[in-house]
Formats: sequence, C-alpha cells, structure tokens
Amino acid sequence: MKLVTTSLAALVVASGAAQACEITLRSSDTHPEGYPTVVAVEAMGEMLEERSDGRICVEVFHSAQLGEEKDTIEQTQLGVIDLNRVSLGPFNNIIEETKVFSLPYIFRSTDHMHAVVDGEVGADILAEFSNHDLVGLAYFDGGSRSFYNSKKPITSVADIEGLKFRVMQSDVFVDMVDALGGNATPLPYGEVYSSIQTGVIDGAENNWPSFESSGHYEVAGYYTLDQHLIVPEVLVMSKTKMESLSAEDQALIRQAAKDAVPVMRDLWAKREKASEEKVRAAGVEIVDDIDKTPFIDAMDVVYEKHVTSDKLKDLVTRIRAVE
Ligand code: BDP
Repeated sequence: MKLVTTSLAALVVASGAAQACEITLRSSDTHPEGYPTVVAVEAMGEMLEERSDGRICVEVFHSAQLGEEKDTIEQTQLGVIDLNRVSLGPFNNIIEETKVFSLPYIFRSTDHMHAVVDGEVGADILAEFSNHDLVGLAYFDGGSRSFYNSKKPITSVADIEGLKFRVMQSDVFVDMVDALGGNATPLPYGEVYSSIQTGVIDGAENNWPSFESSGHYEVAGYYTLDQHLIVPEVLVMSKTKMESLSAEDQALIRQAAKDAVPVMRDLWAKREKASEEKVRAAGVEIVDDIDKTPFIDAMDVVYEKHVTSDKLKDLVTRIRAVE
C-alpha cells in the first residue's frame, strides 16, 4: 500500500513538472516582495496557472529588477516586458486621458475613486491604452499621497514655500508642487531615498505603504496628511504579446486580472494600517489635522493648465458626477 502511495505522489510531481508553463508572462513592479501590488499579481498568476491547466504562468520581477517605471513602460510598449503594474502618474505624458486621475483632489475619497474606476469612466480610460501599444487590464489601489520631508512639519501651504519635492515623472505633479510654492524635481522612485539623504531634495510625497516600504520615513521625519492625490494604479499588458495569444487565453488573462482586484483591495487596506503603525512607532512626526481647503484652492491653476480639451473637461465632469 505504501508503495502505491509513494509512486502516486511521484507521478503527481512528475506530471506537474512535465506540464511546464508554455507561456510565461514576465511582470514588472517597482515595489518589494510582499507589497500588495506584487502579491496581487502573483495571485493573478496562480489563478491563471490553475485555469489554464498549468500552461500560462506569471513571473513577477519585484523591486524594480526590470527597471524604473518610465523605462519599464517603454519596454512594455515594445513587448520586451509582458505585464507591468505601475502608477497612472508616469502615463500622464504619454496618454493624455490618464491625467484626469492624476489631478489633485479629483477624488473625494477612496470609495469615490473605486466607484469611478469600476464604472464607465474607468473603462473608457483603460480603453485608451490600446492606442499606445498597451492593454489596460485592471486598476489597483494607490492610497492617498501626502507630503513628507526632512526639514520641518508642514502645517499650512505657506510651509511648503521653497521646499524641494521629488514628484513622479508627470507635468501635472510638477505644476501641483509649483502651485503650492514648492520646487518640484521629477525623479525615478529608486532615487528618492538617497536624494533626501544627501539633501538633493527635501522630501517627496506618497501613501503610507510606499513611505514605509521604501524606507523614506527613515530620512524624512515629517509627514503631513494633506492627501492631495489619490492616484489609481494600473496593471497593463503589452499589446503585441496579448495579440499573439489565442482568444481563449486572452480572455483567461483579462479575467484573472479582474479577479485580482478584490485580492488587491483587501491586501491594501491591511497594509495601509500596518505601514501607518510602523511609521508612527518609528517616531515620524505626523500632522494629521491639516486644513485642506487652502491646498484644494491652490489647485485651480493646475486644472486650468491641464484640463483644456473638451474631452478632458467632460471626463472631469463625469468623475465629479459619480456618487
Ligand atoms: C507608489 C506607486 C508606484 C510609484 C511610486 C512613485 O505604487 O507605482 O512608482 O509611488 O512615487 O505609490 O514613483
């Protein structure tokens, strides 16, 4: 009996090995192992592997192993990278419509953002990716972003005057910091830590999980929850790669990406709390009772400069109308 069990187990292992992945999708992420976006794409890979009987696999290259976002986006457009989990921010200069999701204070809350990305506006913007050699598969959470710096607590817009902040590589964010009286420096994410440490910049802005996992809180001890941005993130695929697959496989990939969204949202909510606890315990000075009204008012110029076409104006109206 024992013999039979052993050989059966051996058979299962052997057949598992024989069913090596026919298609392995290489996926990029700037975040480290264990970060919600990384785990969610891994979960998507597990679903795909199971649903395709082991034919389609996903290999996640975390921690910017394949490069910084701006470069990996280009590589994905070229079909060198198959999947990419990125913030929408670095797409602003490539796909104009994505700008509306990068406007300061455009979303009233995370719930509002979810309602928008899960609805028609979200679908319309995802569809725009196909005009740029990409396929937009799903939206992930990016929390709300706030300013942190190494110099002093920011308690009002006036405190931003003269401070140098790193922003993601998008003109919208440069203008946002300018409008508040600060100086913006667009830099790749991976350069932020050392740039704060060496004083090249005074600070940056991000959500709790990124502020924590990047270690930026170790060099920037002041964090002000002005929550100027709620930028959704996206999982995109190379259009060339997608179109090289059968219709059935394409559908499997689209569905698995969709099914990874609730996994992501759950992981995100938990990580936000855990990161906040870790940062607070480390002694970072947090300003969490800031009056946001002057920040919101200062953003009019950003809207005037970037929301100029009828198409973007209409998108902004539609976003605001979502309950
Ligand atoms: C994080 C996003 C990541 C961006 C990073 C940044 O998850 O995609 O690369 O911010 O600030 O919150 O560049």
